[in-house]
Amino acid sequence: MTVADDAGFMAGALRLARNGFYTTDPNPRVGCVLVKDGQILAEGWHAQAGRAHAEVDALAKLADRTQARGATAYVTLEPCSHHGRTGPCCDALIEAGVGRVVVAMQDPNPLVAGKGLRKMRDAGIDVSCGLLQAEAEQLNRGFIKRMLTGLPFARSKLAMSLDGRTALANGESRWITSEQARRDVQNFRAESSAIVTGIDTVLADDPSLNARVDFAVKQPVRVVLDSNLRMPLNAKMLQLPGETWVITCHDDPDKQLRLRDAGCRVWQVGRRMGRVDLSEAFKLLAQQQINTVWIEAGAALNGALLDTGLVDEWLLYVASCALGDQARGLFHFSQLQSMAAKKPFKFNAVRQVGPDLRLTLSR
Ligand code: AOF
Ligand code: ZN
Repeated sequence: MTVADDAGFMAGALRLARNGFYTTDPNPRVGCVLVKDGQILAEGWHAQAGRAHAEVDALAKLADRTQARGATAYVTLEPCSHHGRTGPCCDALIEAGVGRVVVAMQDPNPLVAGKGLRKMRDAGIDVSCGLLQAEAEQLNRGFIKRMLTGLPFARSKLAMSLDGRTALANGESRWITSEQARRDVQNFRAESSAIVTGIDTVLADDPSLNARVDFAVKQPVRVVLDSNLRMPLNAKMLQLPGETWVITCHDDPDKQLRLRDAGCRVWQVGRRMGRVDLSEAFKLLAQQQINTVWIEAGAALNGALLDTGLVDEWLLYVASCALGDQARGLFHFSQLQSMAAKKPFKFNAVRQVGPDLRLTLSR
């Protein structure tokens, strides 16, 4: 087997992992290809938490289990070594008699973290790790960040006119960007574990905050950051299927109870500068197995998030229209006294979406 063959089969395993892109949450997306004598014997992937892991899925698809003897398994994530919702994949590969295992990246889950690789090596399997690692990491940015840091991978979506405005002075903001840009947003919602917004957006727009796409998804949890518990009991999102969580710092047991009766989960975290402590809120989300957060909020929450370091990526849709300098801007923060205080971003990518542009930035 040449190095190019190995890379080709691993690329295939990465493609298989993408079959679970919208459904494995909170588990990682994983793919597996079983190969013998240069021929693919079986392909597997992880579809949903609680269901078979990629390796077990591939082994189950073999016409005959003995085919696995001496085969090579290409796996996009280190085979697990723990008893979770399913049994350890490294044991399944050892028992099947696989001769060689090529892995793209180590599992950052502390329950695994190298133990799967070691167990297979100890069993005499030829194990290597690191092939197409960057591509494998890209597939599971949220899972990896949560496992390594205890925080979710967070993206904030912003939409603005050419002159940097997000809404008219009267608050009207529907719609600045095109239908194509808004469809693009639905795909990002669909791949996220949670959609986060601020209470001001709920009060102004009564949004649904679900992923409206024509393929199967695990619907994200809706999260409202609501410092003073102003969440209306008749908010539209509470009538929709799926979960709504309210994160507050307001210790009002009666209102919390009424919200719970209306179907919300209510979490209380600390207060910081009069509002929900954002860092505590994000830690809480990670503890609740939220890998990726998609923020769709107004200038107040985005302004508050700017300097926290909690947002990994800013996705900025730019429409080719002007709204004038009476309209509202992207970020609210106190007036800067000098250019030295300006808040720098880095441009990472730019792409046209229909008639609009989508900029990807980080700080
Ligand atoms: C693998 N192959 O396809 C996946 C793995 O609760 P469980 O049993 O589903 O275990 C989830 C953990 O297993 C997850 O946090 C990650 O460490 C690993 N995921 N491992 O060998 C797979 N999805
Ligand atoms: Zn596993």
